[in-house]
Amino acid sequence: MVNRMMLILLILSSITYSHAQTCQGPQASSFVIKSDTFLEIVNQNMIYLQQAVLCNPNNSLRGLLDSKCIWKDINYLSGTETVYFRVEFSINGVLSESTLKLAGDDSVIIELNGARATECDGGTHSNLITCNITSRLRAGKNTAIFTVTDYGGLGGLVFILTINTISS
Ligand SMILES: [Ca+2]
Repeated sequence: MVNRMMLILLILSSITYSHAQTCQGPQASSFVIKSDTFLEIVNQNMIYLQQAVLCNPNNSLRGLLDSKCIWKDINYLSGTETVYFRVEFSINGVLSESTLKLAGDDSVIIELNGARATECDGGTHSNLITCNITSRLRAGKNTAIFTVTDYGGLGGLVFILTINTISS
């Protein structure tokens, strides 16, 4: 009985080993950051305030992209309000291309590593923007700040950031 158990364990460990061997080192890889992953809300001085929450179910941004719309709360507000969303991520390997798709209710400005990415301006609740941000990113730590201004009614942000790398 003990011998049989050991044999099973031996087979299992050799399967795991060969699996690890075959999965090793693809030349190119890609990862995606969406608006509903790792997003935090900060104030104007970049001090952490709270985690983002999902948008009001009536927001027209919902369903615009294959990602979830986020905001600071799900309530309606009548006035103008600006919300700052921050996401930090690390790039390992050599960056080959990065694109950002975004839309905002009502307007979005994006800063990448402290510089305004004007090529990504113009995203609204009815206008989805796709921009190439390859030159604004770097190996190692990166920071993206989305400044979203809501001019009344619902507010929200939705985006998909795709980062392609090749192994160095
Ligand atoms: Ca609005």
